[in-house]
Amino acid sequence: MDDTQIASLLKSSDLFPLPQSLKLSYGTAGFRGDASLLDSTVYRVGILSALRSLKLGSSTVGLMITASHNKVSDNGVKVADPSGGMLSQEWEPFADQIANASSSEELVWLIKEFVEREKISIGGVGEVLLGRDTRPSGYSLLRAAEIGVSSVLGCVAVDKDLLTTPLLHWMVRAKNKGLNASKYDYFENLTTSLMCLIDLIPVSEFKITKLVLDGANGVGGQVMNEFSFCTLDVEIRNTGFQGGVLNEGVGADFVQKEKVVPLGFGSKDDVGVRCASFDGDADRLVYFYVPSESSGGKIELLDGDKILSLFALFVKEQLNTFDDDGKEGELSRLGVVQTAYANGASTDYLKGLGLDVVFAKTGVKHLHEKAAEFDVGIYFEANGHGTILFSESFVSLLVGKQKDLSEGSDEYNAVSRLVAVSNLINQAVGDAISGLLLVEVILQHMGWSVQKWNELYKDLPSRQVKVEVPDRTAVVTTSEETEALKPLGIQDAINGEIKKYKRGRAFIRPSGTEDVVRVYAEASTQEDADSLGDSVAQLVKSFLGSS
Ligand code: 16G
Ligand code: ZN
Repeated sequence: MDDTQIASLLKSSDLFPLPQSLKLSYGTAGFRGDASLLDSTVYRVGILSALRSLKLGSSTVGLMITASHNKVSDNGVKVADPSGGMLSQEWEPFADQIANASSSEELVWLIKEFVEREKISIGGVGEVLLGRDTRPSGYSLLRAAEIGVSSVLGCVAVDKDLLTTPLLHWMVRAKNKGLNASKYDYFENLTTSLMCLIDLIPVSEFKITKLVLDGANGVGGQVMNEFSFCTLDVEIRNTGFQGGVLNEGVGADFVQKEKVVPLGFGSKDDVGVRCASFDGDADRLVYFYVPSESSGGKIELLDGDKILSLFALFVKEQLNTFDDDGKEGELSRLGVVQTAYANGASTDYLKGLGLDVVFAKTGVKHLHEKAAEFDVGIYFEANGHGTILFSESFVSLLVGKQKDLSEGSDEYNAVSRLVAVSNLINQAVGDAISGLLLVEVILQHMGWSVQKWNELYKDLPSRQVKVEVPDRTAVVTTSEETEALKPLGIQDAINGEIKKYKRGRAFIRPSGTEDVVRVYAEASTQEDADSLGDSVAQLVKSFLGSS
């Protein structure tokens, strides 16, 4: 690194001193915290993104400013790698180091050392696309990111302004594949593949019924609002245009955790109507409906597990149609990935379909990695993060098959549906908008109402508790987070509790986004799930002490 580069970094870094006592870790989804403390963090992640671009031969990298479903006064920042996926985990320690550097001098020293170790040639051309959600703090944080990127010589930041997180990931992926990568290209891509799937719906007279979307008062509702699907009837509420606070009493996280209607929903006209919720940056999707006028705001929730089950059923049906000799697995390998949070009833259902079900650690990057090992890998967290990944070789095989088969045959239609799904559903990361479109088209394909879809299986009652402890890192789990390895003895104690309940299951894990230990419990009745959850929480307190 030459003197000009060092001077450029020192000068810009002095604009963004690290607030005292700020200690950050890249975590499951980037850095998050109170927005007023994050200028220096976002500026430094700007530098990191520019270096990442240089390291990877001038490929385009993405930087998203969002704190997703967290409260509006928080914000956060994360990086999209050139593939459109999450930042390589190998760079996370460097992210942690620079985010916590206490002075400009230390920061520059860390960067210099890293640049030399990684053999990054400064002076090349680098490009970083910047996006932000609707948080008011996003605007000035984006300026900090811009300064960070351009303080690395030869690197430019391109301001993409308000975007959903998955849209930014999609743009990065498309750009690096040499494809058109604007928001309008994204819309066009969605529309074309959606139309293709609609044309392939077998029932001659399908009925379009209304979907009501809760936009969480965030960017997802606004982006949905921007493009119209003439073939779908979608009413969007909680766009944030008529007041309403981001994620406050609204959005996928609220709906999934509280199992009640979001604000603006629940009138008698809403009873039985198919509804969906996005989270604040539209990478989570859940569905729900109000079962009756007397439900007191309680909903029937169709979470990520149920979306996964619907997708798996549909994809499997298509695969079975053209795997002529019925030997599934010969041409394709369909796998599903869940986390320990997946409801036990969903896992039983998926296994009952004969599917390969594997488990990953919580956090999109872990599920994505496992799903990519299959030809068709479907992953979902119960909270609504997920997508379907198609391997490039499998898509080529499908396209080849499409050419060989006679148009209009069942096999041809099945293959064409899969090709269209691979174009519709975001291959970079879980995307509430493309996920919603796929759910809508599959329901029409099946001729199903939301109630019928809900009947695929009945969720086991569950309970989640969070426990504040002095040091959550004292909890160490197995790679799938189903068992605790530390503190020693706690797993035996948990097992002792589990044994007391029919269909009992419970686990603990340290949160990646909050300073707490999380407890999950399920059992055959709600009373039992609550009681199991409470007793495991008590165990956490007695082994770790409460703070
Ligand atoms: C983040 C993760 C999400 C995970 C959640 C767990 C991404 C994009 N988001 O929101 O996948 O479920 O963290 O939070 O990876 P926790 O560690 O606090 O329980
Ligand atoms: Zn999100």
